[in-house]
Amino acid sequence: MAILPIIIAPDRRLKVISQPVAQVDDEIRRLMDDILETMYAAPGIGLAAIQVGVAKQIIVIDLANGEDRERDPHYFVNPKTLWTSEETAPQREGCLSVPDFYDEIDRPIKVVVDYLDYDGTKQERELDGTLSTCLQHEMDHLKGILFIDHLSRLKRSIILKKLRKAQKLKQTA
Ligand code: GNR
Ligand code: NI
Repeated sequence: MAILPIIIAPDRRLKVISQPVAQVDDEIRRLMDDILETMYAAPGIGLAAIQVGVAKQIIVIDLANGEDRERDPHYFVNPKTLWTSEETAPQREGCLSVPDFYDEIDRPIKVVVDYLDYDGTKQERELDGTLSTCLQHEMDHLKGILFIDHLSRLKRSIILKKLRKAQKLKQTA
């Protein structure tokens, strides 16, 4: 297994639309293992393939990461939203591709999704709580959308300016 570099915004690669996976085979499972390992190391509770530069509809989530409990990985391949609750609620979000910034984002509380799991078996689930928030955040990545795209233009431009400055400082360090 390998830990892959995570792409930091602003970067055009994060805007690329991810394509469906044709078949969940061993190569895709190896990629999912690497994405999961990268997420654990970061550390984060979710990661989309596009954040490591692979434009495939693959998401891994483990809400137990950073908590003092056993690993509980979830894999979502080709996820589709079948239903969202009308009720929304603000939740504090962060993103490994937008380091050191956090803000409240309004999203539907519950979602029903279908997807393929690690074995390539079709699943359908209703999600709520942090898993719902996190999956919606990850499914945005598959469409080239970052959580800061849900903020005001002003907030977003301030964050992107700071990220550009941080990247410049890193280059000259
Ligand atoms: O690690 C992460 N934490 C998080 C917290 C609230 C809402 C979403 C997330 S996902 C984020 C990792 C990440 O960037 N996934 O794309
Ligand atoms: Ni993210």
